[in-house]
Amino acid sequence: TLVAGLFNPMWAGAAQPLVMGFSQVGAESEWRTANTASIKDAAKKDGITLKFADAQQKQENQVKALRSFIAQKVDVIAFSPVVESGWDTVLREARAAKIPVILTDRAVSVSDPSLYVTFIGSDFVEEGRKAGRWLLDFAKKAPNAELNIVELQGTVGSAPAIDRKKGFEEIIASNPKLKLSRSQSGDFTRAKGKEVMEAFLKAKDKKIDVLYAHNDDMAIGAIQAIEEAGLKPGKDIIIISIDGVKGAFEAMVAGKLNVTVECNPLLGPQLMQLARDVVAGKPVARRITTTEGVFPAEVAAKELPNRRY
Ligand code: GZL
Repeated sequence: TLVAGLFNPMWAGAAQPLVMGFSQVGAESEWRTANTASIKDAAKKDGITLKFADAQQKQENQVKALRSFIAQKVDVIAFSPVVESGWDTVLREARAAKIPVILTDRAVSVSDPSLYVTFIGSDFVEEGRKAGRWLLDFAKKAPNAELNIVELQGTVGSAPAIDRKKGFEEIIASNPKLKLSRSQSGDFTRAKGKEVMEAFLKAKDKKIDVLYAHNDDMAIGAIQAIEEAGLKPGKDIIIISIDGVKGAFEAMVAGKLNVTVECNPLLGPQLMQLARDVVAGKPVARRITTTEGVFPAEVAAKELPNRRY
């Protein structure tokens, strides 16, 4: 055993691969699929052992996953919290186990911000503002028209749903002709987005001029509902959405979507580097935001070949 021990890689100075526990929201949208692929690819390329858990958009599954990572004594925990609240207890357990936690994609609201080391993800309020600014410009072309807006919100209680609503309303408040008449959650999925849009259309109280969807998947579901109602998406009803997934570019090329605000899911490489720095005890920024653009239909055909997700 002594001889064998001498050849233990630990002794030979070979570092054990870093072990990351990652709890993912689910597989609800094209965005999420691209985000998962980026994380798995980056871990493989970086030689990081990834323990990956899909929570099917249920918080209790994420809490279970985090507890399992703690029990397995992983080196670092990273997760995308499905909703903002309800994380204090399990994050305290991670701290007690001296396992650093990195937030990716979505934020949490906790009593003690030191419960996580850093948060890498988009600025969702700014994404909502960008959607609002596009609509302000659009409304300038039809100055006198009052525009009746309906909104498909993301998952109730999630950071993107709360913040995208906040940013959009902050901007459109400057034009009293823009009226948000109905708003309901489509849970970021195509199926639910279609179902809620059908309900909006059936309400028949006021003609719908604009749909603001918190992600492309719900917008794509709504497009189906609009067509089934005999209306032209992108023309009879102007559609603004967020993510910038391939499906959105294809809908814009087909003239069925008017603009998508980019939300970059390709966080994998940055996350792996962050994890190494955190485990090595290096100082890291508390907040890392991703740079993102706005893609109106006019540029969709040119941009589509360049899209990486
Ligand atoms: C945003 C991310 C959201 C996407 C949706 O960073 O949390 O969740 O906008 C996804 O497509 O479901």
